[in-house]
Amino acid sequence: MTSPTPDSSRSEKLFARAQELIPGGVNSPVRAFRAVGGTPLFIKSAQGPFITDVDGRRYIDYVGSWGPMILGHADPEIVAALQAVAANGTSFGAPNELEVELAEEIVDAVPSIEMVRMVNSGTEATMSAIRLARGVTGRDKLIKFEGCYHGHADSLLVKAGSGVATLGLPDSPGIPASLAQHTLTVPFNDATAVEDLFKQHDDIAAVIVEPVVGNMGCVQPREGFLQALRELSTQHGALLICDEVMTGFRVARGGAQALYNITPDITCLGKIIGGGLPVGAYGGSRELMRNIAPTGSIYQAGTLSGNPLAMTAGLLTLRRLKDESIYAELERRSAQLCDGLSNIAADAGIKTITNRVGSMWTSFFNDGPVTNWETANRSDRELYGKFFHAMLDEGIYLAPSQFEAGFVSITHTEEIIEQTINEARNAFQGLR
Ligand code: KE4
Repeated sequence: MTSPTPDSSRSEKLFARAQELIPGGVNSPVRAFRAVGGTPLFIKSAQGPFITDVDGRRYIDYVGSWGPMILGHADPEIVAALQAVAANGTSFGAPNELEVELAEEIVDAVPSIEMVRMVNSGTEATMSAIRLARGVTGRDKLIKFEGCYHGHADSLLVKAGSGVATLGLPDSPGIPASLAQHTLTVPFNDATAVEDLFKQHDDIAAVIVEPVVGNMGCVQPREGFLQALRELSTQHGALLICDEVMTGFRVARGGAQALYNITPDITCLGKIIGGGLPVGAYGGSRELMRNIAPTGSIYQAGTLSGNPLAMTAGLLTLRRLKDESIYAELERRSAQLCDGLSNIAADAGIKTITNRVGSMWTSFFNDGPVTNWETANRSDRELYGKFFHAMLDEGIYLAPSQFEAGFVSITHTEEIIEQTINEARNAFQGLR
């Protein structure tokens, strides 16, 4: 750690303090800039498409808190509603009307969900979904895909993406081999490998998948891949879990399952359904969800689950997203951005591959198609790091990792997108 000097930035000074108090100076590893180098920016405020750091520098933000901020930061309606609701109490530890209303919004938007349980993070959602699948099937094994990240529950930190891939970590210590052995991993987009696992194992409880991967960077499912997972799971008595923590209400109001016409047994949600406050959720048929305590014996609980603040931010966000024209506009602007970035990279003689679904995308510094972890991992991490900092110098804040998705919000106007492309032109030219 370099000690701050009098002319260090406030971020550098804060980072020095933070590293004495918090592991790596951050409360989530991917924020630490380990993959791209340099000092993470400490953010003081955010508004619409912008974030402002503690040194007063403003950036056009394409991280959007890793997905939740589809309406942009500090949406005035949501902020006002939060102020009003907070005045009535921040947490009751008892049922409240807002929980019912948010559940109604989710059930209305996602037909495969007849009943839903709120939790406080995506990790809790996927952890609970796995327990449910194991509980109802009486089986232990789980299939996940290399490079997919489903939060940090023990069974899921096996060949995971996102921060694990970013840091190049082996599977995390602290997970008993007796548990990890039940997690089987295969390449994303390889249905044959899944079929082979089902032939080898008769105790597979579930297949869990990011239907559009965000956590190795953005990777789309091949034609028929998700349908194959659905068929294989049904054929072998396993449950299909779609982890839509990132894609839910992002790629479509009904999530990736609507886009690709797939019906999972369990859907996990997070991010957007909390509008920037801590919320996760998992849901499925009434028959399945009734196995969850207190109606069933599969236990899951949470002190702050369904708290009025998080419910308010999520509810207002989902109500706004009922205006489907939002998705059409996000599609237009995201296409404008990604086409622009691809073209200027080519003009600068830099090979990039852009994968995009709706308003989530990744520009891979890579010369081949990126369809799974093995191909994503061929990307030039070092060049990405240089691009990240060149864009930061131009006032554009991208994900500090090649293996993450970027996000466009409804506040990223066409002018903001054009400005981004122009500034990216300078960044790419600087990489030549
Ligand atoms: P959280 O526990 O971080 O709320 O959600 C875990 C999770 C589950 N499933 C998917 C598909 C996810 O993308 C995530 C979390 N996403 C990362 C970004 N790639 C969160 C950022 C971070 O770890 O700080």
